[in-house]
Amino acid sequence: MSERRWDPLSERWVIVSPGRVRRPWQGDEAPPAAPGLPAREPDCHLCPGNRRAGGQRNPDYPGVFVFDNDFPALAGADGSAPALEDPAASPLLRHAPVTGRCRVLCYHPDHHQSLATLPPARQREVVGAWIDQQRELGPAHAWVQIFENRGRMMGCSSDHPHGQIWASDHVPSLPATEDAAQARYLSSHGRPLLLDYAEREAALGTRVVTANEGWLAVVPWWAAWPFETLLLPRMPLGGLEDLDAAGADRLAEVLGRLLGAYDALFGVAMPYSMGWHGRGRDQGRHWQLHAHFYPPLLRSATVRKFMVGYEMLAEAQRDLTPEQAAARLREVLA
Ligand code: H2U
Ligand code: ZN
Repeated sequence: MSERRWDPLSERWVIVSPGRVRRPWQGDEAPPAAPGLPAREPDCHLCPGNRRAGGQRNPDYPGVFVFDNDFPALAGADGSAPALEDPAASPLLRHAPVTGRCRVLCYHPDHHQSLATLPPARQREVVGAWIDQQRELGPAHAWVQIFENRGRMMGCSSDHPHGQIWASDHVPSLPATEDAAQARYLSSHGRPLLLDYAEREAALGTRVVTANEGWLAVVPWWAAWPFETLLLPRMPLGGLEDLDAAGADRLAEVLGRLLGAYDALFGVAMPYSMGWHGRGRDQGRHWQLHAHFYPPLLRSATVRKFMVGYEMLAEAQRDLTPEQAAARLREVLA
């Protein structure tokens, strides 16, 4: 039986049609990455000591390394921006100025590692860098978007382990919807939406992939992508900037297990887009920090879910149930 499930965070419906997956699962496995690859690739713009596309040379960095994006989508207000005037002022031809900063965060010097394959202490360093970046950029920007595109399937331009940070003077559209939804939930229920949700999922267990005392990774009730997950704190926590060292340790631990399960699922480096949604500078205590993971793979290393046709024109639809997806990820946990 098909049903529609409500996503209370993004305020949209998702169709779940489990009857469409009758065939048994036969996962094929891609070979693991060849061992003994050099740590540095001469052509990589992100490897230590190499020259970037913008001309600058990277330092010989030993751990995480952050630099300003050489091709930023958002740039500082330097007075050179043309004044926004509507020659024929019309509500149908709106625009708005936009300023911000874009940075690149290299996770590690070794070109052939990834956040998933790094040892726990190095994964913890990346969590620390996310916290530092949020603390540094948060006060001067309305929104800080920390994210990663992993793998060519997700349009990632470099195999070097890295993520990005875009800090803007506006709250972008998707977090703005989540902001309004969380604010409404707090005012009618007296508690943050995602804190209630984390408690409910922890009690039910069917959609939980992995958890510890501080964090919970679940395939959300309303997941649109086959193996989509939500990483949630189990206590009130607005943003990465509010994490103490122990909280960051616990986050790194759950993150490492989740990413390990993703890579084990199809025996390949799981492509995904992931990112943090933490309370924006001007937002209130209705916000709960969370990370979304959106991997596109459905059945194997090569068979992906396309969000096309009905999804582009009507609403999201999935065949595998979120409960089945969570069970599959639990099976391959280390
Ligand atoms: P992906 O995370 O989607 O691969 O994007 C990499 C970013 O790195 C991209 O925004 C930046 C690109 O502008 N970049 C540099 O700033 N300098 C370089 O030399 C290479 C890539
Ligand atoms: Zn590299």
